[in-house]
Amino acid sequence: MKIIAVKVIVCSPGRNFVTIKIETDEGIYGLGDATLNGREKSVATYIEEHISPCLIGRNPSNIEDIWQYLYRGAYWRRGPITMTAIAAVDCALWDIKGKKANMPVHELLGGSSRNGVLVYGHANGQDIPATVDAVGRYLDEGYLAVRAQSGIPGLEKVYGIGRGEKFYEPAETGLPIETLWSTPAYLDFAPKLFEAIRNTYGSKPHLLHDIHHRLTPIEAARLGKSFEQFNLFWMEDPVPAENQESLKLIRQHTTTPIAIGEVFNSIWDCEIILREQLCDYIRSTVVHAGGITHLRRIIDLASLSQIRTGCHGATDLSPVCMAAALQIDMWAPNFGIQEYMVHSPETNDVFPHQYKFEKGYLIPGNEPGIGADINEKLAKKYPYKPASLPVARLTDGTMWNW
Ligand code: EZ4
Ligand code: CO
Repeated sequence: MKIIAVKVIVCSPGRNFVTIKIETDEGIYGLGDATLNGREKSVATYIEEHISPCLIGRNPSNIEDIWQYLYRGAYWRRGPITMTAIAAVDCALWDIKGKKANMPVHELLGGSSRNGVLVYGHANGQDIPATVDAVGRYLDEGYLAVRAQSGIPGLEKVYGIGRGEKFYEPAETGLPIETLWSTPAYLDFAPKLFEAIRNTYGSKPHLLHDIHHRLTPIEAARLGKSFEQFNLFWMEDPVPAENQESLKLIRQHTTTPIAIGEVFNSIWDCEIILREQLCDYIRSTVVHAGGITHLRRIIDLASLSQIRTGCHGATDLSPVCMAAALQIDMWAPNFGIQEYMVHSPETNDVFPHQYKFEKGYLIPGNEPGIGADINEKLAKKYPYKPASLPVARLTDGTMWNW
C-alpha cells in the first residue's frame, strides 16, 4: 500500500477545524484532526509545506517509522505546531490500518478494557444559581460527572462561561479579547460554588473544576484544601506547569485530585509529573500530544504511578480527535474519564461519527478505523474565519495566564 495524496482541509462549521486526509493507492483513506485553537493556519502550512511532500509514496502501514521520521527528521523537536502536525498524520495512519484490517483501532491497540467511556459534561452559568441549574440539566440527561464553572462577581468574561447553553467556546472572531482576573475574588468564591452544588444534588455526582492555569502553587494548595469537603473528582490545571516540580508543593498540602496536561505536547512535558506521581489524571490527548503512537507512551508511563487518563475533549478538538481519543480510552488499562463537550450541529454534520452518548458514557462503536469521517463538500460551505483565544490581565493591568 502506498500514500498517494495528503489533503489539508480547513473549515469553520461553527468554529475552525483543520483536518488531514491521507489517501492510498488501495482506495482506503485515513483522517486526523490537526486543529490548534487560534493557530490553525500554522499547522496547516506546516503539513502542506514540510510533511505532505515527504509522505507521498511511503507505505502507510509503517506508522512507527513515519512518526520517528517526522519527529527526529524535523531536527527542531516538540512544540505545539510540530506535535499537532505529527499527531494528525499518526491518527490518519492508524485510521488506515484499522480500515485495512477491518477492525476498530482499539482492537489493534490490544482490545477493549471496558464497555463504555465515562465522560463529563460542561455546566456553566453567570452566577451560582445559574450554574447549579446547569449542573442539574446534565444530571437529568444522565451524566454521571459534570464540570462546573461560574461567573465571579465583579469580573467580566470569566473563563468557562459560554454563550450557548451547552457549548463553551473561548475563541472569538478577530484579535484576542481582553479578560480580567482576580485571584483573591476567585479563591473566595470557588468553594461557595461547590458548596451550593453539593447542597443541591448530594454527594453522588462526580464534580470537576478547571482552574485554567491561574494560581501559584501555594494558592492552589489552599484552594485544594478548601475543596476537600466537597470531594471533587479533580481540580484541573491549578498552575501553569512549565515548572513540573511546582506541583510538589500542592501535593504536600491537599488530597484534592489534580488533573493536568491539556497543553502538553510530549512526554517530556510531564515526565517528572508522571514519574513522581504529582498528578492523578493526565489530560493530554491525541491531537496535541503527537497522536495515538505518542499518547500511548504517555499513558503507559502514567500507569507506573497509578495516574489515570482524563483526555482533553473541548469543542476545539474535532469529532475526528474525539473518535480517536475514544479508541485509546477503550483500550487504556488506566483510563479515568473523558472530557465531552457536545459539538454544534454544523460541526456534527461536517464530521459524521459513530460514537454516541448513553447514560453517562460514550460508546465508540465497532466501525473499522477510528470511526469518524468528513463531508468535504459540506466543509467547503464553511470557510475559515480568523479567530483568537482571549488574553487575561490582573485588575491592575498586569498580563496573566488566560
Ligand atoms: O481552554 O480547549 O478543559 N478544557 C479547557 C478548554 C481550553 C480550550 C483551549 O483551546 O481548558 O476550554
Ligand atoms: Co482545561
